[in-house]
Amino acid sequence: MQHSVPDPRELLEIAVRVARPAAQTAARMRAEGVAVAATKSTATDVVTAADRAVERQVVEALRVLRPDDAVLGEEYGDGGVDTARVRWILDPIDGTVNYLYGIDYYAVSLAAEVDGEVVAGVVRDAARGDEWTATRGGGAFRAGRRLTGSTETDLGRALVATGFGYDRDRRAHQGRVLAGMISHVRDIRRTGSAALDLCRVAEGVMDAYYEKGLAAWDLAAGGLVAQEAGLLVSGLNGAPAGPDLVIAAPPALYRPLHDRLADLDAAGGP
Ligand code: LIP
Repeated sequence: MQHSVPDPRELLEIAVRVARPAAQTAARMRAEGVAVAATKSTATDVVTAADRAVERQVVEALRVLRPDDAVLGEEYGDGGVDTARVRWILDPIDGTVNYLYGIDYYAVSLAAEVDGEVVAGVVRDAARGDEWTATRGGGAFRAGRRLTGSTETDLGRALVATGFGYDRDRRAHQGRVLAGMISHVRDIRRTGSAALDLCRVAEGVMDAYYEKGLAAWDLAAGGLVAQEAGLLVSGLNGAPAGPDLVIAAPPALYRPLHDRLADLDAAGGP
């Protein structure tokens, strides 16, 4: 059992050091050509050889740098029960369908959790090299600029990002929620990467975000970036952000967005 744990800033430095070459691998393999290696929950929930290669690269790098830590990755899981105080949470390529189709909007998302709380995270846009970082209590940054989210106060003028799952019954429910939301906001954006959506909302490039069905690896790093940018990140009715629903919004938009999502049963359905 690990006893002392490093400062979040040290964990962030390791996360950045590991994520950057991993993002380069993803971009290189994309340029070489990408094909479906397997499917997971449904026929459209795909994994590529690059997803697997990038995750192996990150896991091997962390094993050298932090041999006593645990790692939870989207493709290979967490390797069983562990007692480590530090756990790394990895989405090797968030935006896999974009990646498969050659749409240059995908990211490596890597967060460090200490005793169950995410304390450091990096999201790296593997196509453009943009990078968002955050430490718990230390703020969120992109290119040295502190992020503070959107100043929009009217939901009717808000540009809201969301996404949809891979299961057709869930997508049908999410479509009904979308139909009830779209007339209450400026517009909707569906980019295909939750991690990048959360970072863009932290940056104020979009005003708010919601999505049902995120896994820990979709949410961990980008959720910390959004929180450290001053956004409220949660589920519905006091629940934490998680698979049932993630809402990320500046304080002025949070309540009207939350209440509209509650009215639409956005956390419900399959
Ligand atoms: C994706 C998320 C996205 C969601 C997609 C998918 P993946 O993660 O980032 O927000 O709408 O359905 O879950 O599968 O590319 O790692």
